Amino acid sequence: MIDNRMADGSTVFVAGHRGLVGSAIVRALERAGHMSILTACRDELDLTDSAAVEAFFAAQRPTHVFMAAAKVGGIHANNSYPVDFLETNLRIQNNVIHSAWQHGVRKLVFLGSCCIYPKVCPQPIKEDYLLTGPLEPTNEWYAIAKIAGIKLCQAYRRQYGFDAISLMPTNLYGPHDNFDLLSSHVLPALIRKFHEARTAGRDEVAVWGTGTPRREFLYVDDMASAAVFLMQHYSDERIINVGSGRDISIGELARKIAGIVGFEGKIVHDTSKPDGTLLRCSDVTRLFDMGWRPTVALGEGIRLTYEWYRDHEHSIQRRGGA
Ligand code: GFB
Repeated sequence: MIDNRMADGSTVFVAGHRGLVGSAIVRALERAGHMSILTACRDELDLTDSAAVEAFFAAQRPTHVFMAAAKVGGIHANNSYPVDFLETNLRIQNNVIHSAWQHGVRKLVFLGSCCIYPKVCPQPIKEDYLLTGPLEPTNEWYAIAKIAGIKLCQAYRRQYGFDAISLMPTNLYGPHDNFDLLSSHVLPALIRKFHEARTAGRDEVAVWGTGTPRREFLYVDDMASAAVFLMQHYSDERIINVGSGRDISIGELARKIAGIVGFEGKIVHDTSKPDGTLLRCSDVTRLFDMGWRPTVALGEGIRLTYEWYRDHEHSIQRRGGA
């Protein structure tokens, strides 16, 4: 079998290096330290522009690609901007996957999402449940784009032998996350809400939905370590889940974050906001059987993320979004 692992002399392109996952992958690669890392900011390379992506790959000739660039967001953003979540993601991933293959990239890791699975699934969710039922309506646009990305990787693998693999991360969080209250995911949103309520002396914080949905969370540096591990050790058209294998209700999560932030007031539920999928915990047997394990427990990860938020609070507030 051909060895497509990263090694000395590899040039690794991290698409989306400013984002939550891309920035963590860059950190993980830097720690590994034996290859050159290629990144491009949005004003240097517009990934929705096929000619620009083509020219970038022709000039830079990366040997490996982590495809971590995507339009992402929480339940409200997914529900409100269907065109962005469907079309922008299709464009970006089509351009990057096609150009990577065309310019001889040896291996590509595509990042999907756990929302590709049906809205109602037996728990924990096995990889084989893909395309076995209707999607969760609040994020079907994003899910359809990600499913198309998975299928494109499988198609290039089958037709041209391109070593493209697809990982399905669970709900991720950590440094460099989006803390905008309307477009973010639940964990950064609640860190910010509890922190602002505590510092302003408010005694009530609203948590969206009923608090009963369950989610599985993974600290983003663990996600990055899994992505690097799988780049080195996984070569298969079957998708593979990346998660902690442990879930928690949103109500419990809110109490945990409130405790860490030091908010002692009341938590109320805004049921005008959607719950989304009720149960979502991935079956991580396939990954764990390969020997990989997460290292950052939820409480520790929330503490680290809160620390990062506090260090960047002023720049986050300047960007607005409260
Ligand atoms: O993280 P989140 O926005 O996205 O919401 P999903 C998770 C749960 O937390 C939902 C509740 O039940 C929300 O109603 N929640 C409570 C809140 N308070 C808040 C809050 O202040 N902000 C937010 N955002 N939620 C996303 C998908 O689904 O999961 C994406 O929309 C992606 O496509 C991602 O796949 C992994 O977990 O519901």
